Parts: sequence; C-alpha cells; structure tokens
Amino acid sequence: MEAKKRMDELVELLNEAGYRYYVLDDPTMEDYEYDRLLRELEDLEKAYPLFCRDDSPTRRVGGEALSQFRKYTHTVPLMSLQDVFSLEELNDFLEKTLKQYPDSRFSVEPKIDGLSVALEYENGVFVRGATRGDGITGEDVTENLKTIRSVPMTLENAPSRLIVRGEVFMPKKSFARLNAQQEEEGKPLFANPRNAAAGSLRQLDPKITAKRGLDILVFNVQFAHGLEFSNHAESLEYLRQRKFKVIPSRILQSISQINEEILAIHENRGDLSCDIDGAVVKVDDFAQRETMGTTAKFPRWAVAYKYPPEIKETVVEDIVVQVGRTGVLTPKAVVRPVRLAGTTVTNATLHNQDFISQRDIRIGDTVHIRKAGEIIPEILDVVQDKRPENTVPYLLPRQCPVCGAAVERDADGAFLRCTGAECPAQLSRNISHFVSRDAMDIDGLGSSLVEALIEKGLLRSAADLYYLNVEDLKSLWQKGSTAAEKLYAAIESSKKNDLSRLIYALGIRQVGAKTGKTLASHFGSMDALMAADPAALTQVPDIGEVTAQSIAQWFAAPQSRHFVERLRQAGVNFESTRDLSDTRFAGMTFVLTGALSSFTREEATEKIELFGGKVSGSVSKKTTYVVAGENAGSKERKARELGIPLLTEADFLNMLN
Ligand code: 0OX
Repeated sequence: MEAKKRMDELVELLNEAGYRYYVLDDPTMEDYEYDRLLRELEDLEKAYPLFCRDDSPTRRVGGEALSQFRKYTHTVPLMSLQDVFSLEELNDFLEKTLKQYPDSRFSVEPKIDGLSVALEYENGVFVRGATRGDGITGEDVTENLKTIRSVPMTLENAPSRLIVRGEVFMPKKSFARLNAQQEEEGKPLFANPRNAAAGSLRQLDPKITAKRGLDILVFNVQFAHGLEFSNHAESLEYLRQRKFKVIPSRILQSISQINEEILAIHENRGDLSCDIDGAVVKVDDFAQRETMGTTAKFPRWAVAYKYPPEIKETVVEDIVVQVGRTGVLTPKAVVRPVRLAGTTVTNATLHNQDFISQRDIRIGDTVHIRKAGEIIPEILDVVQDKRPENTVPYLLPRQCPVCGAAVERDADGAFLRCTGAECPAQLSRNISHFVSRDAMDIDGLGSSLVEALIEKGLLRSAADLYYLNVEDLKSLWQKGSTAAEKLYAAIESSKKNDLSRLIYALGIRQVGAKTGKTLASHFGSMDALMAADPAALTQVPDIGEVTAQSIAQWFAAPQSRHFVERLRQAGVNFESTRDLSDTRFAGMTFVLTGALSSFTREEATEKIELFGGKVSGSVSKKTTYVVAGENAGSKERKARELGIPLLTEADFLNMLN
C-alpha cells in the first residue's frame, strides 16, 4: 500500500507542477526536480502496473499508433465565425447590435491561428476529443490530445458531462525547433505554425504528436450538464477554475474601447506564444445571444476581425545562396532594412529557382514584401516601374558555392542540391550519418562529438575518422581516457563491417540501408559496384532507374573517388562478408513485437534478412511468423485472430541456431 500512496502523491505533485508550468506559465519546480520525480513514478509504475493512474503524467508520451482516425459527430456543432476585413465593417456590426441592445457588452479576444477541437469530459475525466472537421463531424484525435500538457486529464467539481471548445496551436518556439529538426533530417519544412499544428495533431502515431510541443487555449463551453451560465465571462472563469488554459478576454462596452483593444491585440501580438490571425468580438450576455440567434452558417452575435497583412516596399540589394546541412541550395534576398510586423527585416526567403523565375525577381528590383504566417518574410511581387536598367534574370549557380562540386536537381524537381561528398556545409550531417547505427555503427560518436572534431580541424571528411589517433580523441575529454580509448576501438572495429553498411554510409541519395544490402549481395565488392554503369545497376532486383542514375553519378564525381580511395587506404573492408548460401528463411515474412532479451530489434532483423527472410511492421495474412517478446501487445492479439503461428524468443533462437 506504501507504493500506491507514493504513486498517488507523485501524480498529484507532478500534475500540479505541470499545471503551473504549462497552463499558468509560472513554473514552481526545477526541471531537474520534475525529471527526478517523474523517473521515480515511472519506476513505480513498472513495478506496480495495477496502480497506474489514467491521469499520470507518464501517459502523456502517446500510446499505440492507429491505422486511421475514427469519424466523430459533435454533440453540439462547432460553428465558424463571420469574417470582417475592416474596422468599418466591424463597427457596423457593433452599431447594429447596440441599437437593438443598448446595454450590450462584448468580449474581445485574440483569434488564435490553429485548429478548433472539442474536448469531452465525463464525470471529470477526459474521455474524448475531436477536430472541428466541417463543424458537424470531425475526427477522433483523443490520444493525440492527451499528449498536450495543457489539456487537463481530470477536473475537480465537474458536471457529469462537459464539452469545451478550444484552439490547438503550435507555439512559435516549438515551430522553430520542429523546422530546425526537419531541416537537420532533410525533410520538407512546414510553411507556418498552423500547418505544423494541423500536421502534428493528425498524426496516427501519438508518440510523434507528443514530441511536437502543441498547446491549446480554450474559449467556449459547448455543453455543461446541469449548469447555467449567464454570460461568456462567467463561463471562461469557470473553465479557468477547472485549470484549463483560457483565452485572454476583455469585456468592453463602447465602440471606441473595442477598436482600441483590437489595435492593442495586434500591437502586442509578439507577447503571445502563438500566431494570431485576427480578433474575435462576441456578445457577452447569453440571453442576448439566444435572441440574436444564428444564420445557416454563423452566430449573429459574433464576428472575427482579420488584421490586414502588413506589406512594405523595399529593394533587393543582393541574392545570396546558402547550402543547408542536407546540401540543398537556398537562395535568399538581402533587402534594404524595413520595419514589418514588429521587427526589422533584412532578408527574405526566395525558396528555389522556380519561385524566383515565376516572379522574375532580380538584384536591384524594388519589391513588395510581407510576413507569411508572421514568421518568414516573403517577396510577393516586383514593382516593374521601379526596375533599374541593365538588370538580368537571376539564375542559381551550377556549382556549389561552398565546395564547388556540381549541383543537381532533386527528384521532385524543385530544389537544387550539392553533390559534393566532402562538402563542408554538409560535413557534420554526413559524418553523423556515416557513423549511425544502420551505417558504420560507431558507438559513442554523437553529433556533439562530431561537431567538436570538426571544430578542432580533425575531420574534413568522414574518411578522416580512420586517420585519427587516440591522442586526437583524448583531446575531446577534459579528463580520463577510457572514453577516448573505447571510441578509438569502436572506429577501428568498424573497418571490418560488412560492405552493405559501408555502401549505406556513403550517403548516396536514394540508397537506404536496405538498398545497401541488396547492392552488397549483388556486387560482392566495392570495386565491382564502382565499375557498374547505370544499365548494369538497373539489372539488380529492386533498383530502379532513378536509384541507378544516382549511384552512377555519385561514383563518377572526383570528390567521391577521392573519398572512397582514402577509405581503402585506411583499411576499411570493401568486400561483402555475408554468407548468402543459407536461405532458410527465403519467402518468409516475420513480425517482431515486444521486447527481446538476447538482441535488439535491429540485430534480429539483420539475422532474418541474412537468411533470406523479410521483416514487416504489421501483422497480416501474409505474415509467416510473429516473434512475441516480453509485453507483446496488439500484434500478438492480431496474430491469434488471424491464426498466424507465434514464436517465443526461445523458439526463434532455435530456428537461428
Ligand atoms: C479563436 C476562436 C475561435 C465559439 C462560438 C463561435 C466561434 N480561433 O481564437 N472561435 C471562437 O469562438 C467560437 N473564439 C475564438 N477565440
């Protein structure tokens, strides 16, 4: 019983700290202390799973992935708002309302640029949440909403049923972090926080949503069994007391006050953690709302005022090209500084060659510029009358401005990418890929150590790893040399890796770990692979034309040849060491589930593939065996339903030996 008591206590402590941090933005607990208590709770929950509480903060990391979202019909429709685009239009609404109801009071709120959702509570427990959809029917995204720390899991003094409406958004900080990570991983960037929030809330895997740092502000009681509020302000106060994060709202009466407040919200938008796309003005009194009624689409008692996007004129003084860590060339306009949406803008994104060509943006041009999604300044168009003489259309360079290697168009055609195997702009990313688990698997060489080695001038290419000595590595640590010696040994032992790993490690576009294995088995040596022309490459099963071209082009570049030769000189294995004669798993598909104790998932996968089998992530009629480790969940159930043979870890080991 001691454990249960402590677990309850920890849940309460951590939830209160979470409320102070995520809802009130007024932390009371050190991060370190929070992490320590959370760890203690996790350990207790592992030991006593029966005492696990639904409102435990450990549940916020996201449960099992879904195959699709369920449709959900809202109990009370989520109405949308009539937009107005000028203060005149807004004041028409206010005047008409005041004429009919001279005592009207109005709530003025920022309009959060996110996605509307409904949150449903039964007897104070969060049971369901759905996106707005068309207002009548949305999608059930309960599991994803649970990962949002400001969504309360339980409520005190709640009615038997409560439905609350709010706006899910991505804070500007989370957005910047997410896009930096997307860039790092070579994935497309999100255009603005709204798109990022929508993409994150509609993830089938809640574990991904959990990492995206979403937040919510609530602004309406849709339904509250047995409760009656007389006005909006009262209902918001009720939500605030139930520990929701509630939209800031001011109750005002005069048109001039309301106009001032709307301008003030715009002025102070930088203080909010999220983007806003307007202000909402709502009649406060519920009886008055009732008599004013709704049209087919909108309530007659509210409007959304949209701020006009701020557009300024400036001059493109230069166009510079940056090479990202994934090798993509990004053109950027350097513009004469202008004040825009609260900040001084000195440059604007030009996206890619097509963007520049479509607008015919040239150095020297006068252009209109605006902030898209309030974050990235963008050029709208060119003021043709102001174009100076002797300008020329702008074309991106054909050679990488950093390393001089050839530039090629991406498969989707929009982006240009540097092909240099040793391009300094891509160095740290390339090396991190080279040493990663599925590639050369050099344990202990994380990205910060890679950065440090580059900083010290010890790495100019991944091949340099094999020319480092223990002393070089020791310089990375302040004291003690065990870590350096271990790392040195890991680098040394990676020289013996199978060729398939090395092929993947080279970082050739289109060549993933699986293709690395296919190529290694087919060609047997690096030299045979290097000698293959595109025609020979397309003969290999599973290798298409695009991949074949990409491989041949990579090996044709002098930088690549130099890189490969330095690996050879260092004694890195260039031969396939895989014994492919044993094909005992040929034609079989395995699904791995639960925790295995004798090896990691990757190791088990490698073994299965070595013997000619395949590994799949989901159970279907085509599955031959499901290997069920400790705590196997839905996949084991599915296997039983479909009558697929289940193997214990011991059975599986027997098959291997
Ligand atoms: C927002 C927002 C959206 C409730 C009644 C009609 C519309 N995006 O910030 N909607 C509403 O009100 C709903 N208020 C808001 N603040």
